[in-house]
Amino acid sequence: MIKKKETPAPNAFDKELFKRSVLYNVKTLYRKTLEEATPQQIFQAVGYAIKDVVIDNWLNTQKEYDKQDPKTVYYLSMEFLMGRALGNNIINLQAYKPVKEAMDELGLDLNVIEDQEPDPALGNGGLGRLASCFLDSLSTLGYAAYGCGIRYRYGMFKQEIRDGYQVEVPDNWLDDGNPFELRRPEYAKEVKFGGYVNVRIDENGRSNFVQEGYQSVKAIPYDLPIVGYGNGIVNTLRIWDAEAIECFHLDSFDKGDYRKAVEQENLARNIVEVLYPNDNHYAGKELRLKQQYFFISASVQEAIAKYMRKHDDIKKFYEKVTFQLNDTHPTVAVAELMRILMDEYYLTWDEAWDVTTKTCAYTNHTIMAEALEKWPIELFSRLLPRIYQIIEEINRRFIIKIQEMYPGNQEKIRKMAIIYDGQVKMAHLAIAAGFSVNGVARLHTEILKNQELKDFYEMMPEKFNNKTNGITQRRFLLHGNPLLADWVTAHVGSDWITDLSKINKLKIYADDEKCQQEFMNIKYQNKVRLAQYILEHNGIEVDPRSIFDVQVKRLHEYKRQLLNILHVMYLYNQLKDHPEMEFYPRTFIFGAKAAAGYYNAKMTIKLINSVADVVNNDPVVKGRIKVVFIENYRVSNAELIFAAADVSEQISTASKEASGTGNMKFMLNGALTIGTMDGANVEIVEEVGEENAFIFGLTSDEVIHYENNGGYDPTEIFNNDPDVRRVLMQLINGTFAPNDPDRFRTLYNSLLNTISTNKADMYFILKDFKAYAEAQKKVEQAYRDEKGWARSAILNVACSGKFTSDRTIQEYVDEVWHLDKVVLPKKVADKEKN
Ligand code: OX2
Repeated sequence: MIKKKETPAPNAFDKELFKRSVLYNVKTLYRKTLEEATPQQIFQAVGYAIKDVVIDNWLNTQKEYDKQDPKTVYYLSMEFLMGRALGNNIINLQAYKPVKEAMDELGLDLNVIEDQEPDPALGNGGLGRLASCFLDSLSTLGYAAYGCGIRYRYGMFKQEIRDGYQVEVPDNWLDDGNPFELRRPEYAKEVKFGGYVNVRIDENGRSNFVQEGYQSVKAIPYDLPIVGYGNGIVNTLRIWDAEAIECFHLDSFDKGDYRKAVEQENLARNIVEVLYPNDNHYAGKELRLKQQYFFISASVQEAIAKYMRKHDDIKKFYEKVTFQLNDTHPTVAVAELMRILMDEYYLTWDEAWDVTTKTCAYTNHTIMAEALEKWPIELFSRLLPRIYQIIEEINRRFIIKIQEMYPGNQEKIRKMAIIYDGQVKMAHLAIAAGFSVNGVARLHTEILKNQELKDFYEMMPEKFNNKTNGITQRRFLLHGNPLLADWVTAHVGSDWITDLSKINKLKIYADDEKCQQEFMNIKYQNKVRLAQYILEHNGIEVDPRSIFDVQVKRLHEYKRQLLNILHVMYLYNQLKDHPEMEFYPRTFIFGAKAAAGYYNAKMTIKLINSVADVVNNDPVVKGRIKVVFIENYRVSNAELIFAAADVSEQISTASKEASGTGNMKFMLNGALTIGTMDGANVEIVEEVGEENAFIFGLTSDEVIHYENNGGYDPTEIFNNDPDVRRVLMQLINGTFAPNDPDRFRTLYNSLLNTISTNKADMYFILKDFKAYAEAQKKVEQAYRDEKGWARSAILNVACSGKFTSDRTIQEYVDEVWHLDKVVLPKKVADKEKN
């Protein structure tokens, strides 16, 4: 059959030009030849060459936006966990093959070059990674969007494991420069802090609120391109850096402003210095509030300025702009928008409120009480005096509304007021001012409506909606698992790359023995790749034929890494008691960063490593259990890990994990879930069927019921279950800490605290232990049936279609943002040709 000749795409990738560009960059950037350049220099040269290709599309997209004037979403987020850009950009330019060839021809290895890129870690975990997946989907689907965030000088710390303990090392990700970023000083904005509010009569006789005696910093934007997959669209992630407004020159000495000049310098230096390394936890630090207002004020100012360059009626701002608040962290946007509309555009309160409440929408990501942002009035009003005034007025009016609905009901006011008990409650502000409030998985949204935000839901049910999270298959399958990606494409075509529902066509191959073998073979090769990585980075040898059982995510008590490692201890005890028992070899792989000040989390890391030391070296075990803690878990090694996993550990205490997104990445890569009915696990099981997963443990209703009734008493389990008792005693008898038997006593106490029962085992680890052990037993049995396992794994891949961030974004667009789809003219011409 004669193959139809393909007409080259409009921006077909020119390999020869690209090679010349790389060589030219090495020369002009470093005055070197390719042979002389270091790997880092080669990465930079390749990065700049790719940026060159991207820039044309970027310019073109922005020009087209100017013409078509589509509605734009501003995704406001303290965190964007982008991961490496080089490979992803090449993938989305659909240029991976030619670039790889070009590198080969230059005697370079693209994998090695990609590995030189620091992993931009401007986020903690799921919340930040979700923001990055959303940007990828927005560009790929052709919607106008900005990500707005902070250009932290230091991102998430690098984790080193020394003597089994986590040590935090600063992550100087900008050390060698970032070839993809563009500094845009022409869009700099001033952001003011402190001082006091005065009423002044301006030249037109209007009385005006003005902030005086303040300190300020200059916000400078840096733009990063967000390349859509194969559609020529490039959106922008705009991250703000801070600079001093005025360097302190002699003038200041003379005016006696020396101190202020130094303070402003310090403010600028400190404000973007470092990402707070807390996941799902609010620390209440003044600098954090400064960071929030800093990037929000700059972003809102710029969004308004951009709008006013094309339009003249600020009252219709919401027709062209939506602000999506990624959790409560950016919620000062509500008051900042009100401030600018009233103080700078002279709208009345009601006019400004109308615009604001049609512009802002809020996503809730957690019900964990310790994550709720509540700022002391003293701090808030001192740092942001005008913003505080505005929030006070929003609160006053909101309380009137509550009273109208619930006359005489003080309880409602106590529970719902924005300012109460000396605190500003950011979630309440976001709900009162937002036109949309969404949770991130069906169960989570139901819990918001029926428990955590019940009063708000009853008062404003129309605002509440669910948007189940998703992930981008471009990074987590196409880039991260090329073998499986090619195999999927060979069976169902390549449409899945931009329409993941198409992956469902794989279903018919689940029972095909040849396909099962091919699938297991790919999984095996990915396990070999990960084993290699583990050997290089951890010095531990693992057997790729063993079951790879993986829990990678932030370390948090509610995620229950402790349950996992206690179960490993239990298995170890069984092998010790019955060395000849049947036991399918298993490698338990962990990866997790703990917040620097989170003691129990850090001790859990130490425990995992201590158990590893004992178990991995005990001759009785004969290598049948291996425990590996992968150092410095981050986006780049995550891609390798998901591709190699057999078992996906999603074992949070039911009701606590709002959604989870790692669960989806594992599923997409054909791992089977062992998990609780929590977050998006519920929907995963709904898609793939319970028979293709291992579900165990308390339901969220049961957990919530215990919680509402003072907890439960774990001592009963301790007293009656000898296996559990033995494992717990090993926490305090030196089995895993011979030199310091008390080392893990706090972990023991967290499970058994006999002083106050309602603080004992708050995460129901002992309560769920037996059920977990039984589910793990089933995992082992299932894995012994190789065909059955392969079938389930293929079905997991085939049923993962729902969990693409493309679907999530389309739902936000249809139900919340109402954006216009942008089509580039060249693509229109292409379509007409066909
Ligand atoms: C996380 C949630 O813990 C996780 O369940 C969810 O999948 C992710 O956000 C994305 O929605 N900080 N991190 C989260 O919530 C907060 C707050």
